[in-house]
Amino acid sequence: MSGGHLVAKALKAEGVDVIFTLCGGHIIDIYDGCVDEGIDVIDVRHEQVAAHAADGYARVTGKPGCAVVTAGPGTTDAVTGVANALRAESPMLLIGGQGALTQHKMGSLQDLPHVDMMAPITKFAATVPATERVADIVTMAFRECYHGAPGPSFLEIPRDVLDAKVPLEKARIPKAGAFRASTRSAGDPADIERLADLIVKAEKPCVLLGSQVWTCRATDAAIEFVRTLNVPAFMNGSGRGTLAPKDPHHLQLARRYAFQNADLIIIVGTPFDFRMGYGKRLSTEATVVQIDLDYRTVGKNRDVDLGIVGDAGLVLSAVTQAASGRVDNGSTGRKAWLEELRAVETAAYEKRLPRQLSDSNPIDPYRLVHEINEFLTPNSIYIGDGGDIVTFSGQVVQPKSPGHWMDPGPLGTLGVGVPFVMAAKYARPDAEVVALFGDGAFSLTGWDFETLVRFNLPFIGIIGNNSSMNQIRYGQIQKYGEGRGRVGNTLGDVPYGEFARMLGGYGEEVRDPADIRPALERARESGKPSLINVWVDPDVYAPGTMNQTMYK
Ligand SMILES: Cc1ncc(C[n+]2csc(CCOP(=O)(O)OP(=O)(O)O)c2C)c(N)n1
Ligand SMILES: [Mg+2]
Repeated sequence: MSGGHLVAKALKAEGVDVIFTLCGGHIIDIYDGCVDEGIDVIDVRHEQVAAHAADGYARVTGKPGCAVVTAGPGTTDAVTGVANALRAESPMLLIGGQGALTQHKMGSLQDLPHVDMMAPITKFAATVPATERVADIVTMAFRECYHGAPGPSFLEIPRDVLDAKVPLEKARIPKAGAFRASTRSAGDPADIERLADLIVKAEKPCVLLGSQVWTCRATDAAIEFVRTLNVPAFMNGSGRGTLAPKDPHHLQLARRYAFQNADLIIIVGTPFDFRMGYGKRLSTEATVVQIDLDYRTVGKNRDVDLGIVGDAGLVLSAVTQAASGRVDNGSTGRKAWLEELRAVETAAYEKRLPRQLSDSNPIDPYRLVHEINEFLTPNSIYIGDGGDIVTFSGQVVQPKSPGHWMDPGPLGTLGVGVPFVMAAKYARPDAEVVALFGDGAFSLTGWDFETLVRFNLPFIGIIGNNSSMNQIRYGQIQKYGEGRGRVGNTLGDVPYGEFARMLGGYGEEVRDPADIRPALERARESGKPSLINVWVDPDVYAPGTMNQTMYK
């Protein structure tokens, strides 16, 4: 059996049913193996897309994603996708081609030190040295994706190693379900008791449910936790949608107030990174508890009163159970606190509502994201890819179901949108996929709209088109003044609706706010990959842009 067929056998054993790829002579034997194993091959137009799609596939399915790219430029093109998966804690395997071992360092076509390049942005990066080791090392790479918080692995397979054949009995072919164990840990039992004590006594607790709540598929445990103990919850990243929008414990706009006024703040599965002001946004008076899969994240950038390393679901369930065993779990005493937060939330919502309903022309971005929020159903997976326009949507769009929110994560990578659509619609053909793009973001990976057409992966795409890289433009205006604010940030007036139609999809241009909803409905009806190109006001900027670290 050849190396490419051994790769496919190992992917199959891991449960991977698709690879995302862009072809090259170094890797074609893997395709041939995929044919034998019944693994789908989705071929894209840029390797960045393949890598982001593998990341997206992992997020949606809970299985590791796999991208296969050729040596040299194929692998360098995929670097951004791997880096994004690292910061987003997404388990994926990138397989890169490599020149033949027999020509090692002789200057073969597309030869580069891939492993050295990938080492700092993966959990594991290695060369496969011999054909009989191919399947073995692929499973090793998958195993490594799951230590601590999940993340990417990289393998390069030299061309002669991939193409050579070995007798089957010489190769180790790991059996499905027999080459790796669950890494889920329930935390230190003594600390679970301590946290139960803290919650029972807290008058003003709150919890932030981060991305790992989805990674750990801890939705049910989180819901039981907040309801049983009556703890108001905020969500971020992939944790959005854990609670449905109208849930009494679901809060969003009162977060700053809660973090300033709570007596107990429980951070679940999200780091104290820039999104959290490195932990400085939490009241210094509050008791702070952090739960995370990765020991390196707990207590990083900010002291915590209690840290628990473990799986969000197992830890929250254990705490709920421990607190429920107390004479009084304190939940009724927290009614006033919930009402206080709800009042802050409602006031903030009402203050902004007129903007969301604005009829102004050019279209106010708030109106666009409001229409999208109203348009989403519990079956809609929402993807955001852009600058300011996505900042607006982060404040207004609320996914209706768990796992139905996808953003790049803390690498802030523009261009994830089309590949995430590809992964989500492939993995969940039953779900509706809705994606909002900035015009700048879309143009990074937009050619792969054609791949969505080719593989019949319909979705509803919306471009918030301000003919600019507006988030950056705003910063430039603030820093250098209006007169010097139009440098390096101006895009053409591109009719993306036409672009969609040219590639075989559905497309429309929208200039009037009243036309947004009907256009979205028509895109839904079309059953095609679609782009509704909404011309938004380029002179309206998202609040919060100024708070970004880069302008400070
Ligand atoms: C790959 C990548 N390149 C550059 C940036 C820096 N950046 C952040 S926001 C932004 C503007 C994006 O423009 P657009 O998608 O049109 O959204 P807008 O701000 O105009 O709404 C840029 C260039 C980035 N985050 N990622
Ligand atoms: Mg823009």
